[in-house]
Formats: sequence, structure tokens, C-alpha cells
Amino acid sequence: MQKAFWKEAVVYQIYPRSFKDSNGDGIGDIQGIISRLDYLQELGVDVIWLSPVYKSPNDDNGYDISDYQDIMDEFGTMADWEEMLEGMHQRGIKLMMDLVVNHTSDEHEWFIASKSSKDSPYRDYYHWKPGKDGKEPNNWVSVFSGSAWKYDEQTDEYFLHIFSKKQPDLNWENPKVREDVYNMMKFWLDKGIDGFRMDVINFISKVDGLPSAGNPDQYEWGGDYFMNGPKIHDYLQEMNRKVLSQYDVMTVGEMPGVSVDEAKLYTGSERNELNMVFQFEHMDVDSGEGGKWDVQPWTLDGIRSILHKWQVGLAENGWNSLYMNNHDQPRMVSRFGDDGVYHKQSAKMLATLLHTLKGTPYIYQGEEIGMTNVQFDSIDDYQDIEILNMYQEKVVEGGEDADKIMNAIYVKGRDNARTPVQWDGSEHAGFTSGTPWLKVNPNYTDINAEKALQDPDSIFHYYKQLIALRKQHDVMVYGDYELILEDSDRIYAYTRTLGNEKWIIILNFFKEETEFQLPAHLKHDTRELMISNYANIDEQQPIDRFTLQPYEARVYRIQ
Ligand code: TEU
Ligand code: CA
Repeated sequence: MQKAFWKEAVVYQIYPRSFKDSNGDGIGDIQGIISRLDYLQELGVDVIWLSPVYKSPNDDNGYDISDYQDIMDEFGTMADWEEMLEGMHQRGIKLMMDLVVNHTSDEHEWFIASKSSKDSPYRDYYHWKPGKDGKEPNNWVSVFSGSAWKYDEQTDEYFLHIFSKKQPDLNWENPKVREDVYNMMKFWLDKGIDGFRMDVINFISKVDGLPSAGNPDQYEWGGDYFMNGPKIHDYLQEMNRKVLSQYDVMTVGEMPGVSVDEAKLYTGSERNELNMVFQFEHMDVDSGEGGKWDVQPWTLDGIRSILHKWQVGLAENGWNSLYMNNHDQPRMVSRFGDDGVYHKQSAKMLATLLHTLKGTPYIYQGEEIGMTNVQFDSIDDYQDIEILNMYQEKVVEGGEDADKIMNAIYVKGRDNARTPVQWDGSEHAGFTSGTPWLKVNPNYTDINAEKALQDPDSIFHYYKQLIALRKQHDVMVYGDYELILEDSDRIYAYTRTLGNEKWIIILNFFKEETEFQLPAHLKHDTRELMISNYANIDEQQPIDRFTLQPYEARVYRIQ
């Protein structure tokens, strides 16, 4: 067992645009973050992952960067950023910045130069190609709808953009690109940051020739040709050798389409690449054949078998990150719990899962107060480029049923996670004194941080308790994971074991009561209830057989 701060840490993600506005322009900002550092310290988190705060025209809310070494005007200045870092460090909180280097903004100076002429020294910083038979160079579809190529008249070539037209992909084959990225990383590391979350970092190595995928007559997902591509491990090892290994930092690679076997290569300690990855398999449990917007019901077995596979797969070497929502995913309590009657119980049950599996837990802003999905009546109230482009393609151009698509947006749309953080019961939830850039969820009078802080039984206080428990008990970090009751279609239960210490975690995933029966090999003499989301449990009651209440979660230490 190799100890490390990033294994013991609990991470909190801030999506700055929606976190806290300090100056009334309706947009969250760095001074807003500074004003809430005491709140985060109270919660007890160790690390903050800050979504991009760099200069950006905001086609994709900061994931389209026009200057990596400057701060977005709306968010503040470099001096504000430095004050924020100092405020975090004073409170013992580390800062992980977002590294978005699969692509830049089309307004980045590299791209402006690249586009200016075929002879520009920056031409090769991006993927440029001539058209094929009057069409795009290949048939890849963009994540944000339509072709992944955009034609540029001036030089009569197309450039590749896996995301929006304003997010051209960098050409990592070019050693100058890599050197520039590494120098930029050092710029921030030398300012004292503690790590990076790396945006779609497994997309950076593209297969030579960029061949079409599947049926060449239609747009298709080209992932086979750029996800976990041929040189990805070379690039990450080079980045580690030249940059990361020179600092004591933490890294997590965001990796759609990553498998357990690939993750072992990315995170194995002897490999010198990354500490951990965000895998996406459990985020696809409610997607059908048609992809993300083809919404299907999830099953417990679907979720459990994926999480279990990752727990077992990275048990010996490598490390898991644990999350059920972020700025790209719907709110977990709405998606996997119950945002009605059992709001509190189910939010706490899911939190118990994330903090007792083996790995590093990530909390997405507002999760700690149980923020929920939102339903705006009109498409005009949505801001996310993915939602808007998809709606345009499917409804406006494709003639699909608007209600059906709105329902898919209600379940899966990214703006579910991006409504402003609900700080109190005042207008706009105390997020801003002006007009918020995205509407506040109307349930803010019930669900807000002020109320949560005052209520000892709140979701917030339960998170605080889970985080504190992790600090006291190594078994939560380093203990071996073992699944029990693998055939239950109601309960996810497992043990964590470290030396003589054995914990058993029992989670009812549904609103129906259900019977728990202890497997014979877990017979024991004494039991201690470490945490639970119900107050009415008789701690002395034997646990050989009992009834779990709706969404009940119990964690016992047995001896
Ligand atoms: O996301 C990468 C990604 O592929 C998904 O999470 C994606 O947003 C989702 O599947 C769409 O359905 C990262 C960022 O987290 C996201 O916010 C950016 O839009 C994207 O990269 C481009 O930088
Ligand atoms: Ca502001």
C-alpha cells in the first residue's frame, strides 16, 4: 500500500461561472469563490478542482481558451486569482487547475496565425486538410453535432474540431505544440498550484491519416481513431518526465471511452503518467443505442457491475476517481436517487457510496446540499452549446418532436448541473444581485446552503461527517474492496478491509423497503455503526437480518 495525499483527499469541483457572483453582473467570479472559501473549509474538502478560468470567448464556457496564461475578464484578474490561491493554501486546501489542451479557442493566437496562411510556422499546430470530393476530409461527427470539420475559404482547407467549431484540435504530433503546452503548465505550477484535471486528455493522439469511421456516407463518431490513440502514452510519459515529475502534484485525466485495461496503463504507479482518470462507463448506464439523448432506465446491476469492475480492476495497481456528477452530467440525486420525497435520504445514500468505495471522491458544487435537475419551459432559457446545437439539429432542422427532445434535455442536459449554486432563500438564491446568466432552479427556497448549515440533519452535515470519517479511518482510503450480495437487485453492499479493520457498507438503492441478510462469512461478535442516513437505528440490534428503509445507507465496523 503506497500512501499519497491524492488518495486520501476529497476533491470539490467549482464551475466558476455558476458558483458565486461578487459584482452583480450575473456571472460567477473569482472574488465570489474567495467569499466562499470558509464554507468549503467548513465542509472539510482537501482539494479544489477549478474548471477553466482562462481567457475565453465562452463558446463552451471557458473550455475554449484564447489565452492560457491570463484570466477571463468576467472572472477577474491575475491578482484576484493569486489572492484566491493564497486563501485556499491558508486554509490547507490545494488547487487543481483545468488543463484543456486537446483544443484551443479559434481566437487563440496560435490558431489565428495557423489560419492566416499555409506557410505560417503555426500551420502545423492544428489539423488542416483539403476536402475530399467536395466534402469534408472525413466523416467524423462533432460532439456538439454536425461535421467535426470546418471549411476555411482563405486557404481552401478544413480544420478538425471534435468539439465546437470554435474549438480547433491541436496537433500533438508537432513537438512545438507539446513544448508550448509544457511551458504553459510550468507557468501555473511555478505559481504554486497543486495539480491538473486534464480535459479529454485521451483524445490528443490521432491515428495517422485520420480515416473515416463506419459508413463513409454519413457522419459517424470517430472515437476509434482518437480515443486512447497510438501515441497517447508517449505523450503523457513525456509530459510527466518534462513537467509533472518536477513537482509534487496531483493529476486526473478526463477520459471518455477509457477501459479498465487502458486505465491501468494510465494510472499504474510504475508507468509515470497520471494519478487517476475519470472513466465514463457508469455515466452511460441510462443511454440506449442512440447515444446520450436516447434516455433509458438504469438498473442497479448496471451501475454496480461497472463500479465493481473498476474497483477490482484497479485494486492492485492504479487508482479510481469516484464521481456521479460534474458540470457535464445531470445532478446525481435526480438521476440515481429521488429528488422528491426521499431527497435527503437518497442524496446521503449516494454520498455514502462515493465516499466508501476505494478511490478519491469528487464532489460537484451544490451536490453537498442536494441540488437537483431543472426543467425550463422554453429552449430559449438554455445556454449550453451541446443542448442548443442538438435541439437545432433534431427539432428545427430534423423535425423531431420538440416535447420528446425537451424531455431528454430535462434528464440529460448539461445545464442541469450549471444552474447557479443556491446559497440562500433570497432572490436568485443569493448567487447574484443582478440577473444570473442561467436561471436559478426555482427550488432554491427549499434547497440552499444557508438552510443546510442550520439543519444538523442536512445533506451538508452528512457530507461533512463522511469527509471527517475519512480523515480518521485509513480503511476508507486504503482498505480492500469486496462485493457481497452480488445478486441483489435492490442493495449494493460491500466490505472494506485493512489489517484487522473490517467495514461493511449496505446501501438500499430504492424507495421500497428491502430485506438485508448478512452473508455467513461475515459473522462477527461486535458491531459499531459508523454512519447512517437514518437516526432511528438500534445500534445494538444484530445485523444478521433486518429491513432497510427507503434509500437507507448503513456503514458498520465489525469485529
Ligand atoms: O468534456 C468532454 C466530454 O466528452 C464530455 O464530458 C462531454 O461534455 C459530454 O459527453 C457531452 O455529452 C470536456 C469538458 O468537461 C466539457 O465541459 C467540454 O465541453 C469538453 O470537454 C470540451 O472541452
Ligand atoms: Ca461577476
